[in-house]
Amino acid sequence: MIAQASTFASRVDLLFWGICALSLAIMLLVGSLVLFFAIKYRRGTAAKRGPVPEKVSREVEIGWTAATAFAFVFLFWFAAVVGTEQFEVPEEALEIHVVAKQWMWKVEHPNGTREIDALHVPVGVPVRLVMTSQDVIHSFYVPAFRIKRDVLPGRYVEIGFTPDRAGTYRLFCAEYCGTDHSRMIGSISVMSQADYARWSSARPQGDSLADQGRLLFERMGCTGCHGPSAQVHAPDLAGIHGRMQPLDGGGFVRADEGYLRDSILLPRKDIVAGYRPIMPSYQGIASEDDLIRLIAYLKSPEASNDRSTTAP
Ligand code: HEC
Ligand SMILES: [Cu+2]
Repeated sequence: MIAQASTFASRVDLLFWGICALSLAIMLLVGSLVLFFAIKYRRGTAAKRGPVPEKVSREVEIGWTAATAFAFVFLFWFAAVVGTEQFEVPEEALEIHVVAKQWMWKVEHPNGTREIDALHVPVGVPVRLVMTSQDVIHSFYVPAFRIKRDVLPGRYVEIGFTPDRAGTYRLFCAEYCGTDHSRMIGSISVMSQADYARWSSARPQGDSLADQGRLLFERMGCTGCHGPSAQVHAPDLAGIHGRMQPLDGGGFVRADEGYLRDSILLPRKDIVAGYRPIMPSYQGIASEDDLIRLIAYLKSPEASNDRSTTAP
């Protein structure tokens, strides 16, 4: 048995064994009926071979059709509930970034702590992983949490879980990704809250992702257009995360992480209403690590403060 270490692991297992049990029950029922009738109606027996009365046969037909339909609709519903749970992550969850590449997992915590092929999380706290790949498709798979999600290049995918048992668990790449795919493994440490706090403070304290993002924002020239003293007509990015942005040509889009990412890499994709498409693309200039930092900065309250205090 694989350890159950997340809040929905037991439900996934219930679903799995439920499907097994139901399939087994139906197999036994059908199998034994086949056997029973094969013996009863074998050649030479005196069993009654006339037509079944219509009323009886109709009731039997309706009965078994309804019962199996109900059983499978119920299974479908239950599977849908369990299956979508890992994509419904509470807003206040601990957000951790994962960048996959051939053949390792790079992990970045909001406070700037980095790990490779390892992830430390506190027990009982909802975690949201925002993941992307630097090269090919990988898949983040932690059997003990019963979570698996393909990690695609060029976009962010999310997955959530709440670990509920301390311990060390295995992380696998579950999408064949080249020569060392089988070695693209890592360890997930679920720690008590106290141990986690100790672990966290024992790490060398660098700048937070948002602070590093602010430096990049200046160094990459974003301030030249988006800064308070810019001469260019460019949108104010303060508090942009989560806002509904009006687009050129009508319609709105929610400024989530994926939108911010595309705004930086593919600025022509969505043009903000009232602006001209003059923003250069940072494709090939901003690395995945840079993007994580820039977006962390745009999401931080600090980004809004910079603006409100120095606005012209
Ligand atoms: C040459 C000026 C210029 C530079 C440099 C520039 N931008 Fe922009 N940016 C714009 C303009 C103009 C728009 C609005 C038109 C559009 O959507 O492309 C924009 C739009 C955006 C948006 C979407 C804003 C919204 O309201 O939805 C984001 C996010 C953004 N830029 C981030 C950045 C980041 C991060 C950098 C630096 C890596 C940067 N920009 C560099 C001019 C610039
Ligand atoms: Cu891989």
